[in-house]
Amino acid sequence: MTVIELDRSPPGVVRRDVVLVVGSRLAGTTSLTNALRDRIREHTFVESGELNPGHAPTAVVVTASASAMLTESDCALIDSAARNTDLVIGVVSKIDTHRTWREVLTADRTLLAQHAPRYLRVPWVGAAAAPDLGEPHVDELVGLIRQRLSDPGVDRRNLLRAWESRLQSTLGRYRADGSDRRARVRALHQTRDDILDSGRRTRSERDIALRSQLKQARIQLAHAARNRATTMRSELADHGAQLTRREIGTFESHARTRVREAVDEVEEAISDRLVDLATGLHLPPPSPAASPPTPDFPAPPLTSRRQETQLMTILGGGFGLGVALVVTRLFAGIASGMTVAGLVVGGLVGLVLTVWVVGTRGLLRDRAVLDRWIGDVVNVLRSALQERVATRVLVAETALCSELFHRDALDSAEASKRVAEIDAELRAHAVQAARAAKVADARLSPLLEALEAVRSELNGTDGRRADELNRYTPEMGFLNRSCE
Ligand SMILES: Nc1nc2c(ncn2[C@@H]2O[C@H](COP(=O)(O)OP(=O)(O)OP(=O)(O)O)[C@@H](O)[C@H]2O)c(=O)[nH]1
Ligand SMILES: [Mg+2]
Repeated sequence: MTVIELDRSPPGVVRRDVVLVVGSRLAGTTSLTNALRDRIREHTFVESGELNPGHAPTAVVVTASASAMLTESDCALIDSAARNTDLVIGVVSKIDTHRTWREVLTADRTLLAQHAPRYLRVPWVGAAAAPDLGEPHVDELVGLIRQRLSDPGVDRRNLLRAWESRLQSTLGRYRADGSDRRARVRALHQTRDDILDSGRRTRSERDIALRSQLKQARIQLAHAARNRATTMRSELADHGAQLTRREIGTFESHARTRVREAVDEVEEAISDRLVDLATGLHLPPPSPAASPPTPDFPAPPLTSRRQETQLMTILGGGFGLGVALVVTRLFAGIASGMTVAGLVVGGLVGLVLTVWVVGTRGLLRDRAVLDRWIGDVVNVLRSALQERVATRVLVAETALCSELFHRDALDSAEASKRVAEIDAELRAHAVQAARAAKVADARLSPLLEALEAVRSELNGTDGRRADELNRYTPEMGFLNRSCE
């Protein structure tokens, strides 16, 4: 049941009685290993490639070239090599060629100690395992390694260091578990806010777009309707000004046909514009409207002119009589025998002129009546077209707004469904977090106590002896998993 057994290595850690020599590229690791193998035959020296990943050496010798200071990656390399080993010795190599090696050594010592407090007590020496000239200079290092390895407390400290690493990684795993959940909860809250925000934004954007498009359509169509009425006015007026007496009677039906055609043209323009508008907003086009009624207007008042005709006949007759008298006198003045002929010719001329004056005056009057009538017709047409535009746009607005409302309702339902799913997951996370906190309370506190005890003994401070850890017998099976 007890998993923290300090007389044994943590699960998965195999202690090897070897000294591991590590260093960054071209630091002189291989040369140093060879020199140490020559000088210290009672111990085995290996490089990292010669040691299985799960194996823990008795000591770690760190080779750092005197040409440059340690880097972060060098520190990470040392962490990995000394994960389960307390005894670490630092060596600044190639001191034969780099005069500033002492400064580099001091800097390396400081850098490593800043990287982790456990390296504060790492001893550092200079060495030249393969100098360009002369014999290897490794005496001080050899003496240091022998001295440290002969310390009877080395094994115990290595064991404690391995346990410290194991406890730290287990605690780290628990914290990572919690941070994963917190990150997930944060992401869920963010997604929830995004869904609600985007729903609101989309709804108001769609609403604004529809209203502004309808406004534009209303203005453009009303303008087109007014223009159509104006062109109709000039077309009919031109035609009416050139009417002959025979054409007067057919002009009304011609005008009614043209008005009907204008109404149909505007109706088609309205339908096309509304279809374009709906398609542009990805909405179904409004259903086709019933054919618009033909504007109603009375016939032109061409017949009620009895008194005027009578007056014109009298005036025309007077004018004709005057002309007849002048012609008769003219003939009488030319020759006395032509008085009778003068009477006949004067009478005929006066009659013809009377008929022409009366007829022409009637035609001009009819044209004037028609011109006024055209003005009335066009006014009626203009109001009918404007009313039609207003009605159709209003009907379309009602239909499109209702479709938009329907879509908004569907989108809101979909968003609510997603938000409900997220809320459910958030509730589940809250429950899990509470449960995990309980478990963590139960498991973390013995782990933290164990870690504290291990560190106290490693640091040589007063405190609970790590041996006492054997008293803790929680279900610490999870410690095994952290070694993977
Ligand atoms: N001057 C001098 N050169 C050295 C010393 N130690 C090693 N060198 C030179 O440094 C170079 C690298 O030496 P290695 O021992 O192979 O270094 P290493 O760290 O094992 O190199 P890699 O395994 O290739 O990363 C070689 O050219 C050595 O001759 C030393 O103490 N003094
Ligand atoms: Mg090498």
